[in-house]
Amino acid sequence: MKHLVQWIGLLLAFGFVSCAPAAIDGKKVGLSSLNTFADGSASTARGEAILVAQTDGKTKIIVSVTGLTKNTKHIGHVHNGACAVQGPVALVLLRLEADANGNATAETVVDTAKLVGAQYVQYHQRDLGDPAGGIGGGILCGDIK
Ligand SMILES: [Cu+2]
Repeated sequence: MKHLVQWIGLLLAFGFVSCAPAAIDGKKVGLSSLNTFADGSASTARGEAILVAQTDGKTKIIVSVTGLTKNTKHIGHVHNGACAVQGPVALVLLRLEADANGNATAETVVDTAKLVGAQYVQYHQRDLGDPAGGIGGGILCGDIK
């Protein structure tokens, strides 16, 4: 009986370790409009974030978005929590810079170990250092699940 318990423990431990990176690699996070743009109009932003495991304990987060206000910049984060129940910043993502058609992409490499628990990807109304002050509320959001 004691050996059976040890075996089950070993299997659980091995299973947990071997599944952790695979759970993140290749994950696709749908990004949907959230709240309003900085000018007060309804956000029309939407897109996708794809998580790709790297070889060195890092994960690349590849974000592609359409429907932004043309020629605007937006800082993004991975936050703890969910789009519906928002929490603090866990990771900073590189800014989205919308082109003249409102399209943008950004790739950020982060520590995979920081992608844990309930989290979501969010981009904000403005970029850091915007003259208007503050990054504003979220315009785009997607739960990582
Ligand atoms: Cu944020």
